[in-house]
Amino acid sequence: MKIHRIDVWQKDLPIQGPAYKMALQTLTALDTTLVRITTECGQEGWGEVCPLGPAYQPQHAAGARAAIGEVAPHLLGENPLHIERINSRMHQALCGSLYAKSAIDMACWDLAGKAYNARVCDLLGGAINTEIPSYYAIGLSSPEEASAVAIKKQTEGFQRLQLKVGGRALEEDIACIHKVAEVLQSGTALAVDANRGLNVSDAMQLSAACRDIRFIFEQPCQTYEQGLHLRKNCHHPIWLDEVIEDVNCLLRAIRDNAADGFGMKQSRVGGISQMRTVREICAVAGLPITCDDSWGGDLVAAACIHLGATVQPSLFAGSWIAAPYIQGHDDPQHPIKISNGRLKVPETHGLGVIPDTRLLASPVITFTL
Ligand code: 0XW
Ligand code: MG
Repeated sequence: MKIHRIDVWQKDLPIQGPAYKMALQTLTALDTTLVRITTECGQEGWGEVCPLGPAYQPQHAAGARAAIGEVAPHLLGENPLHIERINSRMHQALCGSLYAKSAIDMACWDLAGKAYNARVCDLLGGAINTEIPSYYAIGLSSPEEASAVAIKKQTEGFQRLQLKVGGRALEEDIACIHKVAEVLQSGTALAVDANRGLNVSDAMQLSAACRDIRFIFEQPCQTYEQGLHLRKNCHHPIWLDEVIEDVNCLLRAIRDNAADGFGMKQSRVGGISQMRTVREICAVAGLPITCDDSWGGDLVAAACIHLGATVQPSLFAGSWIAAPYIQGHDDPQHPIKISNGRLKVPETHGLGVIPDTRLLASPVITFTL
């Protein structure tokens, strides 16, 4: 089997409803990239990468397409089932840009599943359950708005809520946490996510002011070192997210006892292959994770579900997906939807999602043998 063609699409993802507000970013639209690998026999694998805007992390949509354009010519003629070799070829051709490479990696896993008549989760060791928990992120808002959303989303079946803080007066963050805590049902977990928007002093004060409220404190500060300092002065478990930029960062954080869990975005570390390694390391270390991504449509959502389905439930905090903010589906026949706060593991081979190209514009670039 050989890669005969690689097509790359750009697609706008306007946010349905109010802007998505985090400590350091407010988003109204995203720019995603879909990739299709086609073999000489016509078998297809799909991948996607969607940075959370150009200022969130060292990633951006045009950069993803440029990086994919850099590596694609080196992959023509390669066997897409040899995923380790594909990744090796990508790293030989381009240093870094793991987020961009994740789309190619995803497409290879999708294609492998179809070639081996298996779902991606089956290739990763098998789904432990037929559905997994999702969670809902409550954007920066007033205490009243946040608690209203918390009530609504718990009614919809979510058993984990993530409350965004940071980038505003500390008093507002503290008031929001208290207000949301008042409406948390028994069994609903709370994550307070600052997306690096707090300095150490404010993070310490927030934790102290909310010491009687049970939550995990996700990525409070900008840097890894600030997190280490906070850790000595915090009343809450600390989970790291944005600073875990690759598997080496994860190993360092575990060695340093820097975190009690990790909010993971599969594209950031390089895709399904690398996220499988994250899963294994955290399982050995007994550290819980989420299996998320920055943003994206059905393909990214499916990848997060397939990964999450293979994480031991005791160490799995859920998969966030962007579907609630996106109008329509890439694959209307197999849409990825949250139901009762949970996500069904796709049942068909590969990712279980095949984008309808009639819903896409023309590819922005195509590489062929
Ligand atoms: C909630 N998420 C997984 C979605 C947005 O990309 C932000 C992210 C997070 O937890 O930081
Ligand atoms: Mg986070």
